[in-house]
Amino acid sequence: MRNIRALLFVALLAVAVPCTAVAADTYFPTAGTYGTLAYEDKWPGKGDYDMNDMVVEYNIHLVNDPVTSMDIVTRVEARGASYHIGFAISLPAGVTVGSATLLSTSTACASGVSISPEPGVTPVSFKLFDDAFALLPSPNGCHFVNTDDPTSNPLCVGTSKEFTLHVVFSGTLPTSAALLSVGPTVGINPFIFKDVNAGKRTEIHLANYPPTSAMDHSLFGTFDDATTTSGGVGTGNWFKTANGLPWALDISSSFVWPKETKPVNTAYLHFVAWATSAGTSFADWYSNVAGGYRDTNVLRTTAVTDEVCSCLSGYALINGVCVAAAFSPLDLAPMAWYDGKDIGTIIKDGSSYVSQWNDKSGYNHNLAQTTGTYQPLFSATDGIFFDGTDYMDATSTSC
Ligand SMILES: [Ca+2]
Ligand SMILES: [Ca+2]
Repeated sequence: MRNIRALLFVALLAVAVPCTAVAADTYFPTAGTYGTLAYEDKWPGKGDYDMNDMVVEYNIHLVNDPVTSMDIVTRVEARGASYHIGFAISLPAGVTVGSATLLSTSTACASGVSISPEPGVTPVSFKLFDDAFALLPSPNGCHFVNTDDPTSNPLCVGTSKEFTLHVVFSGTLPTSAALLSVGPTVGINPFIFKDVNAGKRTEIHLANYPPTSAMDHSLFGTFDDATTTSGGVGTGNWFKTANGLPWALDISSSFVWPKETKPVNTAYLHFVAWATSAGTSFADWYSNVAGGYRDTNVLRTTAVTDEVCSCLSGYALINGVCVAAAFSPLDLAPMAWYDGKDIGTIIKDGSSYVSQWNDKSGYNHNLAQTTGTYQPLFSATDGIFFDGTDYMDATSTSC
């Protein structure tokens, strides 16, 4: 009964004394929702500028802050390209990777495969796949997948393909703010690439996002590209036309992309005003909040059927990732958690009398007893044993 009293005391104390909150996980856009990346593959020319040559939905889950690990779930929704395009994600300079796993619908999700950063590429970069053409092959002789509306072109549809990049960080951990930064030093940097030749390739990034060291720089400043590479990472005017139009979009919600060959600026009537104002005008250009925002005649308005990872027995799908389905008390977000079998949380003397029992919730509601006659006894088989007189409280060491 005494130990129960101690637990109640802790709960009351937690209300009366503000504690430093445990670093929460961060999701982008939010837990369970997806943003959208859309690319035009004709860089350095604008091509047809239909911005559907690859469309990828994504959700980012950053664990703890500083971040100990992350999961980036990506769904390749559409391939409106005849190029054989790959997709990769680079991380900010200075981030150290301990290990990484790639889970996908084609590799049994739950088991995943170990993945290494691209050799010799800086900053750290992970290639999720080489060829969208092989990933979303042409159905029924179609050139493209999921770019025209299925009502008008019912044969050229397919389910999306899902990949999850799981990265465990080591060394000095990155902050969530650094990983999600959009500038001037950018965080997570997703890009497509093509024309791989002798270790170099053409990368196409979001506007103002720098390429990796594998980028072939020879095409910068040609055709419609007005990239200025002087000034280094964070200061370059990367992957934009002279008036600020990008070759890639990052939208923090779902996105209705243009039909095949239909320029994004004819589908979204405020797109040019948004892009040429560096995002200050019509920040909601992709929405449908009012008349005059979009021309639905040139938009693919039907949602794609998503192919999601199905987990093997013994695994559970949590935030898009198949993980071993072991229960942890932390799943319940407790205010306190005392584990009588975790010797790492128990301070005892040479006779196994316990002077301190630490809280594993992260709130540091640690219990203590300095008076020897009231100290409970630890044993490896019973955990912590209270004899009816013993008790612990939180007066000395709680937060
Ligand atoms: Ca195109
Ligand atoms: Ca296209």
